[in-house]
Amino acid sequence: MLAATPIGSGHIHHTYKLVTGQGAYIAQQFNTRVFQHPDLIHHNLRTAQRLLSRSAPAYSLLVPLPNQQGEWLTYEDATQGWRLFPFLDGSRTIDVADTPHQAFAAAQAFGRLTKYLRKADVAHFQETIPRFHDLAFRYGQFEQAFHQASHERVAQAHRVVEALRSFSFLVTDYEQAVAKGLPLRITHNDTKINNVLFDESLTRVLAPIDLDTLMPGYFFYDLGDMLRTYVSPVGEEEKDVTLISVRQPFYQAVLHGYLSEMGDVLTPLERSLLPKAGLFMTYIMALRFATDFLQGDTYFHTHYADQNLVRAAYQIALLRLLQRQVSW
Ligand code: GN1
Ligand code: MG
Repeated sequence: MLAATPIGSGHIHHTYKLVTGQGAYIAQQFNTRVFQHPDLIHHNLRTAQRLLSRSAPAYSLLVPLPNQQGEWLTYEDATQGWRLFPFLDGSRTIDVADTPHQAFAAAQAFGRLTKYLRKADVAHFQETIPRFHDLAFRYGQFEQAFHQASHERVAQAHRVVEALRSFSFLVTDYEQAVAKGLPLRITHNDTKINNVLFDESLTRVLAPIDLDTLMPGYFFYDLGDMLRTYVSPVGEEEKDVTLISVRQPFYQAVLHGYLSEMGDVLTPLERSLLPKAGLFMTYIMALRFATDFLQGDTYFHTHYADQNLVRAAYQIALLRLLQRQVSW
């Protein structure tokens, strides 16, 4: 007897919970259009596992179960692949942080992962998606998409495009920070609250999941993505932007949770960028959603016509709120 139920709210892979006579698993239909070189993911995870076995022997990464050939991905045909993960008993995920404690615990878990990997030679890791969180690159993609988009999409996106251009000073800030010698670390790069497994009581983090983008990055890729996704009481699919707000206790909880692990690791330059972390990542997601809309919705899964534009508008509204806070 086998029961498969779709779970999760990912935009890239399709995820199911499988209940079999032998126990429960997570099965995932892998998106090879987005991750064109799955071997790089496996290389990074194995490299991380080797390092962790020395720096934190009790720590284990939640990697796929090997198939009969010992591989982590099983191809159905040239483009369709599946992988299987163990299902951790009693584990639960959430899409919105309900308490500052949850935000703290998740931020601590992601901070810990980077801390345990801080001795890594980042050159031993590969970028599984090139220039994934490079703000200058993403801004360039956005402008290019604008110039190549259909008249109809350009007209629809008019206000979002204007707003995005008005924040392009963040690209300069980003480039200046990088030029000053920001260290590359091993970052998770997708630190949304639904990418940690909580225990049944939703208070303790069991493990970070979704390790496809565990790769070299700047610290604010993780910290900023947490601020972006944990501070608002409504999730990133919300259409009514008036419901978005920056819950201060959650903002502080993310910061303190992350710094409880990374506080002694960050350099003075990194510390000086703490207030910018949320801005950079909220901006990059606004750019990415708008770019996908302009390109005809080919990257993020969508369920209705202008969903990527709605998503971009949400990020812009949040960006404005975060910006107001920084300039106080
Ligand atoms: C995508 O599939 P999911 O939801 O884990 C995206 C992230 C975005 C996120 C926005 C590989 O992640 O970068 O932050 O959507 N992943 C990829 O919700 O592009
Ligand atoms: Mg993901």
